[in-house]
Amino acid sequence: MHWGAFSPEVRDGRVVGVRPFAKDRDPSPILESIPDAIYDESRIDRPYVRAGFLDRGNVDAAQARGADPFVPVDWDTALDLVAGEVARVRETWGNEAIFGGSYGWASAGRLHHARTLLHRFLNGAGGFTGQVTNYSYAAGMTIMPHVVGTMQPVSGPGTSWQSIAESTRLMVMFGGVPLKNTQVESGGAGEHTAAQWLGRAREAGVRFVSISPLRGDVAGFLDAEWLAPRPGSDTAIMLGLAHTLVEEGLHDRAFLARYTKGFERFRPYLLGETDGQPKDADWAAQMSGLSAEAIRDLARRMAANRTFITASWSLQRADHGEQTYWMTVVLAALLGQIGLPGGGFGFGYGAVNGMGNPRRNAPVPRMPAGLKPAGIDIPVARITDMLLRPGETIDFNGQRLTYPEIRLIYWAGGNPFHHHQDINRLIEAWRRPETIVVHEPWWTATARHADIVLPATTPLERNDIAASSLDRFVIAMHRAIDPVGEARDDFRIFADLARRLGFGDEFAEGRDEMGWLRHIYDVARQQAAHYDLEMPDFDAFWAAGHIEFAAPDQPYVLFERFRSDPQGAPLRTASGRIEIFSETIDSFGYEDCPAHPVWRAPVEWLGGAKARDYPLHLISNQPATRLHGQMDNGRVSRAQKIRGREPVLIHPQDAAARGVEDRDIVRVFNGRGACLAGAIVTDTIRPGVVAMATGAWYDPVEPGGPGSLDRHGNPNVLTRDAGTSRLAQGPVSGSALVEIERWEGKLPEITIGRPPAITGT
Ligand SMILES: Nc1nc2c(c(=O)[nH]1)N[C@H]1C(S)=C(S)[C@@H](COP(=O)(O)OP(=O)(O)OC[C@H]3O[C@@H](n4cnc5c(=O)[nH]c(N)nc54)[C@H](O)[C@@H]3O)O[C@H]1N2
Ligand SMILES: Nc1nc2c(c(=O)[nH]1)N[C@H]1C(S)=C(S)[C@@H](COP(=O)(O)OP(=O)(O)OC[C@H]3O[C@@H](n4cnc5c(=O)[nH]c(N)nc54)[C@H](O)[C@@H]3O)O[C@H]1N2
Ligand SMILES: [Mo]
Repeated sequence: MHWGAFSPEVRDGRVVGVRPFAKDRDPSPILESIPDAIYDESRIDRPYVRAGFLDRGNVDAAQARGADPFVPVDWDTALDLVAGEVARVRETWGNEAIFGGSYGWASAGRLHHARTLLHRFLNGAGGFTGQVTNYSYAAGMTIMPHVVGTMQPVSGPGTSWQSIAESTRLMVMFGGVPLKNTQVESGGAGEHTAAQWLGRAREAGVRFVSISPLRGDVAGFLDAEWLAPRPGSDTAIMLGLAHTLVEEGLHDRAFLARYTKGFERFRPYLLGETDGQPKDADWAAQMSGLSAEAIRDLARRMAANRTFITASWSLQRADHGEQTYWMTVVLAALLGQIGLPGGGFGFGYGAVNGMGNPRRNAPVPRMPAGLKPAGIDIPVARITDMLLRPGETIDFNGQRLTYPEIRLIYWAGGNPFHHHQDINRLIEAWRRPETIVVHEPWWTATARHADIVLPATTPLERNDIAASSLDRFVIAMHRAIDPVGEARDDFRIFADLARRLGFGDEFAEGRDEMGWLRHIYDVARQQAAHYDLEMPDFDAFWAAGHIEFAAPDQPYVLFERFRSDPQGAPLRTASGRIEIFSETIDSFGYEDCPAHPVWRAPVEWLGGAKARDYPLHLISNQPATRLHGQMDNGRVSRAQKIRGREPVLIHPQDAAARGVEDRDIVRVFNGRGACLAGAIVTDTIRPGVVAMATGAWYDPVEPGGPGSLDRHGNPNVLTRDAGTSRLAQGPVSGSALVEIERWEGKLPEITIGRPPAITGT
């Protein structure tokens, strides 16, 4: 699983418990939820079709999505229906009218990765409209290639923990390094190492500064200093730090001259010569709510020590998120330690287990999705916008895209009713297409808003291989139980559909499940030779249950080669150097992402006018007790709810002002939506800020409209649906204001844990 390897305990054909992988010294408690989820009432037992869809054909009645009951059908009926719809839409409207972006984490197995399989299927069917970038770090991965020629500082591998423990003296962490997130690694983690490495760094004398509105974003055992700024003000703090360095002559001029380009174009902005506003520590203090002295003092300490700067992925999931990452690089460049052991910068430490995890380059077995013959790709988080505004254009990283008109949505392995911002706007958009097909193991809100629902197996019901490009282990996932109900593997579903549409051989290439596992393993094994690694043959791997690549002996330092030989190993930027000023970005002419890093106030934040109406800044961070919406139906997630509702952290001052007491049920609301939550009154959060993790399954009293109430606590009824800027068009879930009041009414029952209404055939 994405949250770690384990062996199931099976009794009489049922999973009754899990034993964490023996080599994992710090396994994730989320594993304990697995047996609950497999047999949960919310498992989809067989294929279903929405009643209105069956009755009235596929042109009208889309309004009833999410409200209509479902009709059970047999597999052949369901598969004929889906194949017929794909064929009809492709013939009538063209492949571009099929939306198969299907963003989502699905499960850790690389063969039964639902999204990859869907892409393989739709590629075979002639193409589709897809999604590029991701919800995790769209802004970061788009801006970094302009600045340092690669997105590696965002996606990894970054400077290893080994290098940090050995050489860093001061670690400055914007957004902290929350261990709750290091439970997870996309594709799975053989061993959880982040906590261990932080402990070693602490023992080695590294000092930690966590800059985050939440104290809990850093482990208590680090004795970190805690600076709690206003959310969304990090770019301003970094500018204030940079200003102090330059003002006091602490910046590394030799480094700037040799390794960077455009400092002289940025400097006048920093000093206020272009706009009359020096970005000094006093200004940064006003923006952030930190003290100017704290900012100056930190800048001096950063210059005096080997300093490693990290920024969490969350920081760029916000208005102008590109600027925060660009400014992180510029700040590190001013210190002149990029490419030195334990120095420089990196992103996503504390986002996933693998960031900083020492690992040799090694191949990862993967299912090939094939080539896409037709159809465009939209930036991932513009989905609602695309559905609502067909034919209109948007800017994206120097391109202009025209939104296609979508007639059919096909989703497998993701949950947009979990991950997308402003669910009420999504619901409006979701009513536009003629047909929506979803594969899911569980009755998530996405499954409930579909027309045709196909039940998918979970990992213990099939054979697979788990592997991640940031982890040292490759894990054999042995089938442990029979499929629950009539669930089928996504692979089998797509193979059957491809056969119906006349390309069954191209899809399956004559291989079954074990044939494919052997094949993708063998391809990886051949690649291993290029990395000077050896992998045992498939049968030996499958019998042993895992392989482990030895950890490297040398610490890894990002940009070490560039540092030692900037001419011989230039960056892949336009200038070959770190770009403090980018001619390329300048040429795009985007006011919201100009040629060097700038401060642009978020549309919603505590420093702006909108805070008069909604005076609390909502942080909707990743949940400690589940993976997004996955395992929300397990015991670990359930145990932390308050009368079944998602907790919301609120400062005692803010609670008192609203007559809210600890564990009260509250209504969290703004102009976009409202949900219920359970208050946790705590001084571990900055006043004016409230925090509610993502992942409580959306459970509306009635779906759609800002007046609609989600009973369960999904923060995406409150978040904003906008792009970070015209450069990346990334999601901005981090920039949202809300108000909170005590819930005085009768507590509505939560219904999302049970299947939806089902009628007879
Ligand atoms: N407000 C707010 N919103 C956010 C974020 C935030 O910080 N704040 N974070 C964003 C980020 S970074 C991300 S990555 C997204 C995550 O969003 P998602 O990845 O969409 O969330 P998951 O709940 O992991 O959805 C995966 C779905 O796949 C299903 N699934 C699992 N295994 C299988 C399988 O074998 N077959 C099929 N067919 N389905 C399967 C699961 O049941 C689950 O419903 O959320 C984003 N949304
Ligand atoms: N247990 C668990 N782990 C996960 C996931 C999960 O669902 N569950 N999801 C995984 C995924 S898909 C991803 S992309 C990563 C995401 O990794 P991140 O994006 O780093 O995770 P978050 O928890 O959203 O944010 C980390 C912290 O940033 C702080 N923060 C938020 N806004 C601001 C701000 O404006 N300024 C400052 N200084 N700090 C701020 C918040 O207090 C928050 O707790 O996590 C991964 N790990
Ligand atoms: Mo993510």
